[in-house]
Amino acid sequence: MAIQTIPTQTFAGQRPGTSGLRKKVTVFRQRHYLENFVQSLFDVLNAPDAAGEALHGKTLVLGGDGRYHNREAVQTILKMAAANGVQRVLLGQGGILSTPAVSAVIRRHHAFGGIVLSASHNPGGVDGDFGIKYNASNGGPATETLTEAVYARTQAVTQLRISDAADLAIDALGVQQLEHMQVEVIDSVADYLAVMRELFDFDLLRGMFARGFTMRVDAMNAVGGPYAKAILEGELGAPAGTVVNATPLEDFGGLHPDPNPVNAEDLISHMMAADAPDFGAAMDGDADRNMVLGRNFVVTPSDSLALLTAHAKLIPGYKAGLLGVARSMPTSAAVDRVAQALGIACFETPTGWKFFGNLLDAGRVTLCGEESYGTGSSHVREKDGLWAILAWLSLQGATGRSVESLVREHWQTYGRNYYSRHDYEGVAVEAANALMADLRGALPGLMGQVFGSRSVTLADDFSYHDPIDGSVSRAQGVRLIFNDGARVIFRLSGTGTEGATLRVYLERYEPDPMLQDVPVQTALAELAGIAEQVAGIASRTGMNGPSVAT
Ligand code: VG1
Ligand code: CO
Repeated sequence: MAIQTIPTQTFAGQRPGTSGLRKKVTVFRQRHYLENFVQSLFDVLNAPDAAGEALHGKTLVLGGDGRYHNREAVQTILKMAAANGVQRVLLGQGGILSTPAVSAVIRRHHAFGGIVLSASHNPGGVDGDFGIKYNASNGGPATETLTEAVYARTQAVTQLRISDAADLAIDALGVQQLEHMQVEVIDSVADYLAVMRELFDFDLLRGMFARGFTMRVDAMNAVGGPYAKAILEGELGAPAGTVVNATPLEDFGGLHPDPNPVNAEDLISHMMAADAPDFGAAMDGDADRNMVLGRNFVVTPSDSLALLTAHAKLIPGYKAGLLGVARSMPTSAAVDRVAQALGIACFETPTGWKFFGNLLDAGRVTLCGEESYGTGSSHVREKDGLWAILAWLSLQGATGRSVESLVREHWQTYGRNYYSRHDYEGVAVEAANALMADLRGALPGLMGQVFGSRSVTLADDFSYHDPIDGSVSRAQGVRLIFNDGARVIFRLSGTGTEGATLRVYLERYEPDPMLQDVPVQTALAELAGIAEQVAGIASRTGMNGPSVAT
């Protein structure tokens, strides 16, 4: 075997979005497309600024969610890593590692960083999406500074370095040699399980199942299956069959592994049935998202973050209390009220987990969450689906109460933040960009405007000033905030691969317990009307309503 230097040509559009580079499988399978991105990443990591260390001679973690093209990409990246001076790769068995598991492995093994192969909640299969993302030594998604540097390099790269060695056997545990690099195939679950054991009272959870607690976890044929099975059924004694769709499939069995009440309809119907289990949950393609449900009751992600914050001390890993909390800007302000009551800081960041990293590293926050079914803590630097499921299981075990009664009690204490996200998918890119540009232009005139019983007290385009490194991220979403605290937010998705997706986030606060049981879309209808009036969504998109409302 020998290291080859191969000439290449650049590709347009290799700029990572909200969470890595995501494209259609057909795009990724173009000759040298993946290679160019990986070479650009290695070039940047091997030429750090004066303060930084180089990847050369260090350990890299590698794994993905098992979707179509995962195994092929693993082989390519191994051969390129060997040719670019990596000393050791820790590879998940069969090329499998969930996103939170990559984060856990990087941290526990003090690796230089890791590569996650996933397009996360995007559909998989031959006609689906593929993705690649780099995580740094803290276990978290690369900062915008780094991803921009990689993007710049993709536009300049002229040659690839790759070993011509034969494919490695990636299904059996053990150490192999590839050029001067060691490849260690590791158990995909072990490190992650060790982290969960440190945080949760496994005896308490075991006792729940022993006493007949019932649960249904839908892994949606994605990477969360092996983790949920090993922990819930293996460690905690939940009956076999508690985790369904538990084998990762290359096309997710045709399911769309983006857990929300629309895509996880089978789980919803089980949870709404007369013989529903006590607790239900689902995860996304790479197992960093979670949806939690009680019997006949769906928990919104924003409420989930608020409740976990309020009850964190019931969980051993958080019994000393929380340093602070953070939520993405479009996430509802439900957690803000809890933070205020607890006397802890609450940070508001742009969409995307990468913005939580600095706050977590600096010890400013312990819990983080996003409205998009993402919740997590300082135990890793990614959102973590199974962690959230275990946390909710723990709340039920420690209080002896149902999901529904916990949430209703929360609303009584803190008030309810009615919340919904309306997605308009497959919009023509020009139309979506024009809608956003016109909204931005209209902002000054919107200040103070009256809509029905409300008036606009803030109309802006959200900018984030990172309190730790001083970096500024602009144009993160157009916000209309009203005098009663209600909010209407507009932004374009940064993870889609077809046309543009407009996301409209609606929120209003209801303190009166007598008025907390209105259907969500009814409770938010007036705000949806304002969004339409201000942005002209129907005429610009040609759509009379959202593709998905969650
Ligand atoms: C979406 C969500 C965002 C999340 C991101 C990655 O981004 O809104 O909250 O962090 O997906 O999640 P966007 O730009 O499409 O709105 V995952 O589980 O797909 O890595
Ligand atoms: Co995900």
